[in-house]
Amino acid sequence: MSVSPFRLPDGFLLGTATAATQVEGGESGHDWAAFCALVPSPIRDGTTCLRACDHWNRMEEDVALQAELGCRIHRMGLEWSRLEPEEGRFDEAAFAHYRRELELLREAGILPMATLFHFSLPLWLARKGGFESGAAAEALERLADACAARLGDLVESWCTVNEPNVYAVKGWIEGAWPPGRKGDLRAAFRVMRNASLAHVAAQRALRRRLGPSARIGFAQHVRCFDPATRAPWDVLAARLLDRLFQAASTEAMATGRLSWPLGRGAPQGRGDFCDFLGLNYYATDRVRFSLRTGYRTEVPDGAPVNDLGWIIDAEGLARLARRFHARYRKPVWITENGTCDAADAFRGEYLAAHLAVCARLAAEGVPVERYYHWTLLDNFEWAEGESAPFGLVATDFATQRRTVRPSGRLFARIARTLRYDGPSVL
Ligand code: IFM
Repeated sequence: MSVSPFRLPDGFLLGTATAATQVEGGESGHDWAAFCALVPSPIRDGTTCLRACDHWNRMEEDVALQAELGCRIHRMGLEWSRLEPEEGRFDEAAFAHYRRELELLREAGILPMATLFHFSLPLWLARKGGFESGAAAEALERLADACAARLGDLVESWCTVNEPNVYAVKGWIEGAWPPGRKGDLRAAFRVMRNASLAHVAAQRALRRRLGPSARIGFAQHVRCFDPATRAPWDVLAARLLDRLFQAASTEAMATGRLSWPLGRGAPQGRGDFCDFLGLNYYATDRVRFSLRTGYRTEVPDGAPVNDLGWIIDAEGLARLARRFHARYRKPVWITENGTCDAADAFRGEYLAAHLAVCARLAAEGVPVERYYHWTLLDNFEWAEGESAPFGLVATDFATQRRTVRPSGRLFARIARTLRYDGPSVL
């Protein structure tokens, strides 16, 4: 990867994205804390989200870091179990804490986006079946209303649901995340459907309180599924995966319309349910089908990969942004993009390559307006625990010392100047 100089359009906004469970630490009232406590540990390095980055107690320091990185925007999570520790009882002290964090961001000139659901369920809701049942959609609608009422003057934009597709695959097909179920395809699609419809319900609740000027959307994990060969079975498998993984749930969230495999009709009504298309983009998959093993994804010889083996392909972002914009005609916000790179050997180039794509798309007329880098700090990366660093800032989890990486300094230069002057500055 060698990235040529580029300039982002005036008004383009850069910042970082985080999720409450991955950074805050200290909260035991959700299903992820319970999952981390299982014996033997289901987390690769045996760590738990109870530690994470202690951001709950260090938000001043972390907002100062964001300012140092030149962030103009920041996407943060609101931990549902802190806000609603028991069904229907909201904790005003937790809201006050988030108000303080939002004020700090505003004082630093950073526009905050708040995410309502980013993979962690309060235990009371997990016990009721979470997104496997309709209970979660109703509960998310109530949470959205409570957050709009208490935080609506400080939050600049809203993300209702993060990656319903990854959530369903990890929790019900791979069994790597709570509730740890393997191979339960029916339940996985039910969860994807319910979480997508929960977005619609939460969007309506936010809109009711905040009016037409509120900017509300979802963050969807999108990938390019490319066939490994031109054989019709590989082509078909790639198309099928695309539909199962991302096309159907994106359609449900954007329009309320269900399609195979999520169901039929529009149980919440049809409409226009997003003000921006939130795309979380990381990687491309090469798909191969065989009668013996079914489909599998593979990495072609020599393809660049990150520390987790994900194929690095900035062009994939261009293809997906064009495609989803052509379908939904909404501004595109890159709600997550980043890479796992412990040595910080290629994160800078990865960042530059993906931002170069944003610049090119904008020049083509695809309205890519924002870029939220995943992520600010090395954090608790779900089943990978503390072993998968995605941060512009390195975290020493034992001491909670933060150190800005060279890629973080590059990010800051681009965020401030909206220019990239070439690899010599890496
Ligand atoms: O850490 C996750 C995040 O919670 C959701 N999107 C992908 C990131 C990297 O795996």
